[in-house]
Amino acid sequence: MIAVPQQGAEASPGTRLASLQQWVDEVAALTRPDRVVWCDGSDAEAATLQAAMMADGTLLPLNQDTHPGCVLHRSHPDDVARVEHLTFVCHENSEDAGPNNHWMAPAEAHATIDALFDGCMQGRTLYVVPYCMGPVDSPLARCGVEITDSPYVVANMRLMTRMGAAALARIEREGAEGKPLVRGLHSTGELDPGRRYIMHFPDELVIKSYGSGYGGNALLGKKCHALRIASHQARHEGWLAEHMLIVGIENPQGEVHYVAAAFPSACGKTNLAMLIPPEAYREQGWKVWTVGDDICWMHPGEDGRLWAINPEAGFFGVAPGTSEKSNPNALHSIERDTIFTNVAVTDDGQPWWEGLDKRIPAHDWQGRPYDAANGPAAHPNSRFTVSARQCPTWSPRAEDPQGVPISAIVFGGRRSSLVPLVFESRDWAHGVLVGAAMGSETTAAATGAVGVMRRDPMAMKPFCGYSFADYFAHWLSFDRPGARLPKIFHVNWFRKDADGRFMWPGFGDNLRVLEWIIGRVEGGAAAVETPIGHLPTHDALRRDGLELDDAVMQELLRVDEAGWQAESAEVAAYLDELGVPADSPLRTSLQAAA
Ligand code: GTP
Ligand code: SPV
Ligand code: MN
Repeated sequence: MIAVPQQGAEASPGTRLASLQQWVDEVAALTRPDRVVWCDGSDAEAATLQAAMMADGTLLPLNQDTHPGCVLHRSHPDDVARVEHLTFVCHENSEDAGPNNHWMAPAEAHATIDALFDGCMQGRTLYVVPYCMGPVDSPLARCGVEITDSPYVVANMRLMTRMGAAALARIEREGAEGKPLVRGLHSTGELDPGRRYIMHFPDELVIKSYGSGYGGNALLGKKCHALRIASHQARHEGWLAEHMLIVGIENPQGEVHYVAAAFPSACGKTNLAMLIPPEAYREQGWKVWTVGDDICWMHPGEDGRLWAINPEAGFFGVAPGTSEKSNPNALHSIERDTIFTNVAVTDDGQPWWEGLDKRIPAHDWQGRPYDAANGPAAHPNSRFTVSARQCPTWSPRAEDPQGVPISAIVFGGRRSSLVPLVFESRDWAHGVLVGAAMGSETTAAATGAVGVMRRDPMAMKPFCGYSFADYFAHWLSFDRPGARLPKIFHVNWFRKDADGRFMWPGFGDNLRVLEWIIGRVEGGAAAVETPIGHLPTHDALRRDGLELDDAVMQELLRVDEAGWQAESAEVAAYLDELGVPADSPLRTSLQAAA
């Protein structure tokens, strides 16, 4: 850690890249911190930061016998999730942001948020956090620098990205070649929801975030850079930046197929990425390899296939519902060296959340003595931050600079009715339509009502850095001569019966569906053609070791034609709303389905 005094000409520069140094100096002049610290990502630096955060109460200790190296952070109760209504994408023209984004003219947006930054770091330390999204030696990786006044953000960025000296070295090398850098400025401000903005300037590769210290609002490498800014870069450079997990499925012959899946926030990406095969599958030698749990960057390779990297280096996972039964790999990953945010604690200082086990916690996420009358003990969007290297199923290919080839793309959401367990699209354009038409019931990952069905194309509604109409056109453009594109599927783990219970067991048993998907990719898995695409025949999904009535299976694979006609009409209206042109192949695909 190199602390640079603000005053005095003898201050040693933090970087030899003049443009970066100049930006840091300008930000320091605006925000007026007491100190500027360039982060090197070392263990010593992390230990120093952690000690300071323990001393001032930003971090609280957890039981070091059961959870060595683990700490707890309690965020401000008004700062617990992404704030979509305060998130802006500031292109020069509002049409480029599209009806899917909140828009402000760049000049007005800069003026608005810079007024908040003015002097906001007085009495605080300004941290300069150089990071690389993706393996540092990967041509598919991209770099950024986040300036923040939150040591908690620094600690999270260290786990979530390749942060520090190696990233800065690449930034300096690329800077000398004139390659662009994503610059993010963040301050927790006063944590006043009335003075909070998350602003993106895609044409400048700039992010400015003020007034929140939580998750995607503050860890700017994640949603702000790797999705909103990167999707804009990807459009112009011919690749895709997506809200997808990447998982490798190894069959008993030792062949691995990589699957990328887009589910909206808190709809099962982390769980699918780490799934444990059902016993019958394990005995036969099936294995699952985790490459990524939230974000996927896919580039067309010379062989025509899509090659994917996970730009992240850690998991910022949903705690509630994580258990030995649902996701043992996640649970084992977070036994040590993990930051827990807004979980409850037991009387002996262990982290706790709903769904973990039957214990009664001592204190809730706000530190109050636990009282069921106050609602859930852990905040529904409470999270763990952990290095991906701690995941027992972490794929050796996750560090491959070339990425992994994608065999299948899967879309899915929380749909308590109508949408079957799985179906396959007819071709690429129909697959893009299936992604564009995705709907899901909202979750606690963003502020606002929970359980309300909304359209969330490709799980990118909150994350696409430009207009959805242009985004769909970009997706469609990948279907060109020489391309060997993945097949596209749709899944729904969340169908409910008349009593409101999930009909499909989910979690590890989702491998049964993935096996069928891979079978379709290889050829051989049985399917029936329906108006919405191909569905498994009644016994195409393996059910050994699974207690599931025939009638339930039948219902999970039923295509309710009247229901789908109504759905199609809604989708057509939604495409109108987004400004999708009348001659788009999406329209043709929709008509073919209806
Ligand atoms: P983000 O990190 O917000 O992007 O979420 P995510 O998509 O990674 O979701 P995650 O895997 O953390 O799951 C969110 C919630 O859904 C948890 O409470 C899980 O227990 C639950 N869940 C995940 N998979 C399944 C499933 O197959 N069936 C059911 N019923 N619930 C699931
Ligand atoms: C999501 O909401 O999709 C997340 C959590 O992965 S956050 O990083 O807060 O965006
Ligand atoms: Mn996510």
